[in-house]
Amino acid sequence: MGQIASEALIERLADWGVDTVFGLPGDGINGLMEGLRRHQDRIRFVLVHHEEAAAFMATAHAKATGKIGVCLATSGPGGIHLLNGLYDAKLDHMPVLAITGMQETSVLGTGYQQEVNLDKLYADVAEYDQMIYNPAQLPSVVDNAIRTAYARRGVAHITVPNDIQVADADADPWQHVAPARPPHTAPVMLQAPGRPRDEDLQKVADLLGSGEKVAILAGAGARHAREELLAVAEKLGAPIVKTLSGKACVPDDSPYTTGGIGLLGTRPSEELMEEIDTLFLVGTNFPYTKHLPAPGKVRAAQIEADPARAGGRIATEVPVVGDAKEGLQALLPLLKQRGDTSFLEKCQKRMQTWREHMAAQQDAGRDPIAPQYVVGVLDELATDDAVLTCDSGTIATWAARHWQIRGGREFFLSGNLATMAPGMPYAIGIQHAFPGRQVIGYVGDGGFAMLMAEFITAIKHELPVKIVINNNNSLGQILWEQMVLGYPEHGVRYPEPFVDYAAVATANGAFGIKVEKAADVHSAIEQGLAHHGPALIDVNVNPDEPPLPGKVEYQQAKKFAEAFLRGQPRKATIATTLFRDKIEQLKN
Ligand SMILES: Cc1ncc(C[n+]2csc(CCOP(=O)(O)OP(=O)(O)O)c2C)c(N)n1
Ligand SMILES: [Mg+2]
Repeated sequence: MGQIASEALIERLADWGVDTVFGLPGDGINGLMEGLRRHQDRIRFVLVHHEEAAAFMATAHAKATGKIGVCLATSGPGGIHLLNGLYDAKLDHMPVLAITGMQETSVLGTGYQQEVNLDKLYADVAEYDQMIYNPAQLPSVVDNAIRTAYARRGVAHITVPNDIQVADADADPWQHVAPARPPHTAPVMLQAPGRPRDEDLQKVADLLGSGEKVAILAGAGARHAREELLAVAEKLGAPIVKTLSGKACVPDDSPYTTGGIGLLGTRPSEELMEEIDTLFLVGTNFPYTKHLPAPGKVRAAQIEADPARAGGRIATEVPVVGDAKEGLQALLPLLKQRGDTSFLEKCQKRMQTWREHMAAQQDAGRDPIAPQYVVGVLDELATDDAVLTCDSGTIATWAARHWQIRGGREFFLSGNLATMAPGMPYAIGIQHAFPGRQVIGYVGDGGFAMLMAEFITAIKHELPVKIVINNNNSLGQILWEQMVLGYPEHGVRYPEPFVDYAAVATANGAFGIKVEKAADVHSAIEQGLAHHGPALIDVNVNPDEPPLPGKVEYQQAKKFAEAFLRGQPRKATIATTLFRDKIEQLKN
């Protein structure tokens, strides 16, 4: 049996080190599936239940391993389903390759069944977007696609018509009329050097040295630079504020961090941003500029990998281009040791109060169950190198504040797209890459329900992922957003009773447990984490627990009160929660 063109594509993926493809077959990719079947010794195919999840898994693979993630979908609807996950990759700058099927070349443009111009559809999401018209384009197009995804940190897309997929791998059916020959390329790529210019670094050192109250804002681009961040913070006597995507940069119990920033950040970080005169941004493109110092208030320097993004959020005197780790390493010897550490100490004192306040919210004695308590227990029982994946919603606030980075722990969520539902597919994608590691998906009931069938994927692949559902029977985040606008909530709560998601697990042979009482949380999470296979812990939490900002502004409180006056339902229970939190706060 001769080689088919799909094999040239699949083998080339393997040459690039790809060992896993996430996807779902269809009549538009039977040839590609045959290519995968013939080379299953080199690449495993992970069969999912929804293509969107396959794209999330590929994105998570890239986030957790640094290597390109690959997903595969059939022509038309399959390719359309991938899109949300691909935008997640694009917005969080992750190298992902999407491979899709296309109608056979003889019927293109005739309105044949499922004819969707996926190359046109993907024009906005993809950095590289190419249809295969001739097997002679392979494998070079694969090389170009993967190199582009890495270099531009984004999505590459290759779509392959059905007839080309099964054509002879060495077919080149048409006469060559130009002085062209298909390029013979190699599956190699080296990133550009990441060390910024010395003269630029000297300017950064001078600027940071001249500040009185200096802080560092570190993001996902500094996740690999923990040691260097801490060393720079020590030299500058500067606290490190972390974006949510950059949560794993430095441990949460480090004396040098004031934790997160923004709506789900900490009060000490908010206060610090109002007081500093100098800001050093490292590996971050933090989009919520309202939470950065007001224009003209600080002098800023930055280390950023992409010149197009450097200086894009705040007026930056020295927007240095380079890799965070290499840049900080080269900067360190240029920095002078700061003698006066009073600003850092002030921040540390505030953090002590904040930590006590957070610990008080992890109240084991509350029924309905406090969501903060659930994450608190998870945090206590998880291993020191556990990976936590999370959905968008109130869960992101609870995880930001109560999941503590320590040891080799990691934290991943959809940072910039902030889509619902990636938590569980992320966990599955990461567990495939790290079979021995504890991988926990901490998700909302809304997000879980969207891609619920992927729990079955975890069962079928015998993946020991642990899924913890913060089940508030509502789209909690939006409920509070509506109230903060001054409007009573509308259309954000699901009718009671709470859904029993644990039954999905137990009915299909996995570990599942429904938790309704605070007294049962600890043992349920303990059992779930100890279980050798997939486990689902579905916890009914208090739906009237607001994720308050670290520092409630007068305007926010006023709008909240307006929503109450305009007829916000469940006023009494919400007020009880608010009041109780206040009491806990006052206790400290
Ligand atoms: C695909 C998608 N649809 C809608 C939204 C808007 N949205 C953001 S958070 C949220 C609520 C999520 O509900 P759930 O997963 O139950 O989490 P909770 O906020 O209740 O903790 C919604 C609807 C979104 N971000 N993504
Ligand atoms: Mg919810």
